[in-house]
This record gives sequence, C-alpha cells and structure tokens, in this order.
Amino acid sequence: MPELPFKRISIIGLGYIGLPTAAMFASRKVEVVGVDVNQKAVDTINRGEVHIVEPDLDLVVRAVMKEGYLRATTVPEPAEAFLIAVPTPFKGENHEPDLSFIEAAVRAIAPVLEAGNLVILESTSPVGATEAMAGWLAEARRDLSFPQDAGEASDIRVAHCPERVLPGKVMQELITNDRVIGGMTPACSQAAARLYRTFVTGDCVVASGPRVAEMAKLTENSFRDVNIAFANELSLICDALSMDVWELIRLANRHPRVNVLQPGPGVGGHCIAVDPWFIVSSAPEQAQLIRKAREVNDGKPGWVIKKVRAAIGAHLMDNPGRTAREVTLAVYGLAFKPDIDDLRESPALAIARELAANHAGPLMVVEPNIATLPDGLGGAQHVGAVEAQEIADLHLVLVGHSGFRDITITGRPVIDAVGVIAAQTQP
Ligand code: SAJ
Repeated sequence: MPELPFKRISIIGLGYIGLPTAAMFASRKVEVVGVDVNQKAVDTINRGEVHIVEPDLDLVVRAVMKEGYLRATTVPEPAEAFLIAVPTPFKGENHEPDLSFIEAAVRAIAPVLEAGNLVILESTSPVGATEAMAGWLAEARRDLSFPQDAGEASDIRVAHCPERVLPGKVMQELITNDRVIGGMTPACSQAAARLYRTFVTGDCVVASGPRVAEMAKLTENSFRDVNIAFANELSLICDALSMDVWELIRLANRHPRVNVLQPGPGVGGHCIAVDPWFIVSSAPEQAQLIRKAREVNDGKPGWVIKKVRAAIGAHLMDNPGRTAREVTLAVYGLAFKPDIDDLRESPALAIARELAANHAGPLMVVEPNIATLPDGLGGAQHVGAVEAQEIADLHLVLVGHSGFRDITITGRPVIDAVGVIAAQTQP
C-alpha cells in the first residue's frame, strides 16, 4: 500500500537552517508550521519578510507566505513530522556540547505529538544526542511508544538527518546535496527519507543508525577544520622561513592528489569552529589531531595581532619622532568569510576589536557588506576601500571579499592574512 504524503510538517527553530528548510517544504505545497521562541522573528516571517541574510530566501518566503503554505508561531501545533533545527553550542572551558536548546524544543513539542508522527533532529549534534532526544520524548509522553523500547513497531519515529548546507548557497544545496538519514530503526529511516524526497534531488543515504549519522556530520566539518589548520600552520612555517605561503600552496596544488586549502586569520562561523569539539569531548584520548587543529586555527587571530604590533613597531623605527597615536590602521573585512555579511564568530571582527581596544591611533574599517559597524570597535571609522588605501599607514587584509581584489597599496606595509594582494601578483 503506498504511504500517504506528509500533509503538515513543523520546523522547530527558524534560523539559518530552519527557515530555509521550512520555505523549501512550503514551496513544494506542503503546509508548514514554523515554530520559534523569538516573537520578533515569528512576526517578521508572518509579514512575508526574513530576519536572516541568505540569497533567494526572501523571495521564496514571500511567495510561500502569499500562497498560505507557511506560517510561523511561538507555540507548537500538531503535525505529521517535526524537524528540530535549533542551535547546539558548546559550554565551558572543556567545550562540552550544550543540548539545552534541543531539550527545550523536544519538551515543547511533546504535548502535541500523536501516534504515527516522525521527529527528526537536524541540528549538528554530538554522538548520542538523537537517543537522548528520544529519551526526553518518552519521558514526557508515557502514553506513546518510542523506537528505543518498541523498535520497528513504535508509535513515534525518530531520526537524525544532519543539515549540511553552505551559508550563501543554502537554497541550492538544500535541494542538491545528498542527505544522510540516521533513523533509530529502518522504519524511522524510511519515513525520514520519504519526507526529504519532497524536495531533495540528491541521494537520501540511509545510515545504520543515528550515532554514525551524527558522527558523519561532525567528521565533515572536522575534516575541513583539520585541512584549514594545515594551511594555517604552513602560513606560520612560511613566515618563519621568509617564504610566500600563497606561492607555496599554488605550487604544491599542481600535484594531482594535493589540494591544500587557504590560510586565513582563523576559522569563524558557528559550525567548523564548534563541531570538532563534540568529537574531542566524546573521545578526548583519541582525538589528538582534531583537538590540535582547533588550537592551531584558534591561535591564528592572536598571531595576526602580533604581526600588526611588530609592523607598527617597524613603522615607528622607520619614522623617528612619530608615535603610535599618529599611525592610522586600515582593516579590510569583518565578515567570517568572503562575500557575506555574517559577522558571527568572525576572527576578522575579533582582530578588529582587539586593535580598536589597544591601538592608540585611528582605525579605519572597510566592510562593504554591512551598513553600520557592530559594537566594540570604539571610534573606528567605517570607510570605503579607496579612502583607506589613500590614508592609512598600515593595511591589514582579513577577508578575501571579491571587491578587495582591486586593492593596490604601494610604499606602505600590508599584512595580508588571506592572500588578496598575493593574488594580484599571480602569474
Ligand atoms: N576557511 C579558511 N580557509 C579555507 C576555507 C575556509 O580559512 O580554505 C575559513 C572561512 O574563512 C571561515 C571558516 O573557515 O572562517 C568556515 O567557512 P567554510 O566556508 O569552510 O564553512 P561554513 O562554516 O560556512 O559551512 C560549513 C560547511 N561544511 C563543510 O564544508 C564541510 C557546510 O557544508 C556545513 O553545512 C556548515 O559548515 C554547517 O552548518 O555545519
């Protein structure tokens, strides 16, 4: 007998993943109820607007709101499937995962659960989180059966299907990326795969269970973190050996099986700088390289700041009689990566704040992707690249925004953490 299509689904958490996912289901003419604790975000969405920046998201949200397929609320309602897309940060010095948002979301939907429902955890989570989630649900609804006790015959189906989309390309990657589906039983996986096939054209790959699906997502981001750490370590080595790291990487990448990533001022965003710690906290003895990679990447902003201090010192030596108060610094880029306006966990922003706090002279900030400077930058001036190029004594390039490719600075020191200036001299 063919399974009936999902008529109404609910997405819990309307942030960078939840809202695009809700919009995507709604665009396939499925009724979607989005739930968020943030009343302001709920109101914004209900007006057909968006509270986050992601290419094309506003267009889709406006269209599905107009057609009546999406609505947002702060109070969960019954649905056939629930997708949990809430943050999973870490807490404390040991970077222990904080599952409190997942627990709160689960406790909020528990009262409206009905037999036959599917609950999917999409949030990037440490190994064991999906089972913990199923445990909280079972605790709250003793009248229903769950896969950990009832197996294939459970009333409620539970799966982990980690989100894997790249900020900036979310609307495209949601459709085309393969999905890893980690159901607690084969029936749970089948139900989840059926749900995602509503809009996913990539493969829905069924894992042997939720734990390996959780680990797969953590592995993807740790793989990238370790590879970026390799590039960042090379940048330190090249500096010590007075060598151009960009030329070095370009040459090494001519090997058919080598693809070194790009060094930068550190790793930002709240995925790659967080997720590897979930592996470290699960297996601290074994996860040596993964921990070291985090430390190398986290150490990079401090190293860039030291370089700036040394450059200011050298500039003062070359210009006797001048003081640091008279040295104008220009910082190019605040976002956590190129061509976005997202400042979350941005190493560039952290560096700019440190300079704003401790450099005695004027600070100019060039960030074409934002309208106003964020807090914590003291009296820094938000200027265009041309003005900064003309006026500043020392130039610090922190983000490879495409507009920065035209920067030309002659006769004044440049610290280029992302290879923008090097790119101009490439053969
Ligand atoms: N970075 C470098 N050098 C590089 C590449 C990146 O320094 O060669 C830096 C970036 O500047 C940025 C940070 O790393 O500060 C992370 O940027 P990113 O583009 O690598 O990744 P995110 O955080 O935007 O998205 C990642 C993606 N994961 C992978 O590519 C394995 C995305 O697919 C995930 O869905 C997302 O994390 C997530 O939500 O987990």
